[in-house]
Amino acid sequence: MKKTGFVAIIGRPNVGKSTLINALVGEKLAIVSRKPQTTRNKITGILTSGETQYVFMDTPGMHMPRTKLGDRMVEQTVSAMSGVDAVILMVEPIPHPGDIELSLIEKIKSLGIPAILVINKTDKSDAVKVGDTIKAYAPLYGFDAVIPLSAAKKRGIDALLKEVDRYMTEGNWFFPEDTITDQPERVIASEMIREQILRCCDDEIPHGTAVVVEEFSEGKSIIRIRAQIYCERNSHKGIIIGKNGENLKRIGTRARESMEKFFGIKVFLDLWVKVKENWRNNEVLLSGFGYRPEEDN
Ligand SMILES: Nc1nc2c(ncn2[C@@H]2O[C@H](COP(=O)(O)OP(=O)(O)OP(=O)(O)O)[C@@H](O)[C@H]2O)c(=O)[nH]1
Ligand SMILES: [Mg+2]
Repeated sequence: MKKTGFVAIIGRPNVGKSTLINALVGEKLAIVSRKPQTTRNKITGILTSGETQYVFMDTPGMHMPRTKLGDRMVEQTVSAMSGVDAVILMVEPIPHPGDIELSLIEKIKSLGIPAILVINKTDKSDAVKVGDTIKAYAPLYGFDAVIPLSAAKKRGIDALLKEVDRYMTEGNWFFPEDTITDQPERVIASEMIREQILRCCDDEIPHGTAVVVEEFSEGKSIIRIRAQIYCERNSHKGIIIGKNGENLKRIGTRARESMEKFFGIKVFLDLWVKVKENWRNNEVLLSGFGYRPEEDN
């Protein structure tokens, strides 16, 4: 008997949602960085195990948006919550629920969806803090389960899967058995470039950066990818490129290595940098860069 179900992972920026979806699916399909607001779109991660197909959704971290890009990110999270069988609310081992957590819990209540509370990053915490966090959250909602885990160390993942199992119901799978994500290859490639920009550039630069893959041509033994990096200022362009082009070279080399690992084939990567002032508040550019308004998706 085939079973399936949809589960969204929600929480504030930087709690480890993308790290968790990667651990659940067993493949790196969502980019991860130390900087908040790394994820900008909903990302589906699919785990098919035995008769069950679990469909997880990684979401942008919930925050108070200050740009139209931020508005679209938050829309993605809210819409993910409306279409699923259950949510995983992820928090850090901090025994004081913040405004973001409280508003997410309000949303969960208004939708009336079942929820599991996941307390992540237990590897850098202790039992007392984790216990206090559980005590602080337990009265706020009737969570079906509370699971402390470490997404980065892949500890507690099986316990979470066991709990998620209860939301899987009889029905045909939505994806072929070997599918792990709904992201097109071009998007995966552009995200891998953005991941390296997040790692190789500081301050506001990564937040003001978008990547568009303009050419993705698959040959017998190599994929040729040409991508455009858009940033907001000339000075940012200079920093992304770096002295003698060294930073851009580093970004390109590391992104190419990730792509070769993921696609299992050699990659030729050609990167260009362009300035588009204030693109984060320009509806047309946002859509062109892959951040479409929710009603179009
Ligand atoms: N110590 C520790 N760090 C973790 C753990 N899980 C994730 N991290 C780190 O936390 C940071 C943020 O992780 P992400 O997975 O990108 O977080 P996110 O919730 O997807 O963030 P946004 O996409 O910005 O909303 C990264 O530096 C991760 O390596 C964990 O279990 N333990
Ligand atoms: Mg993320």
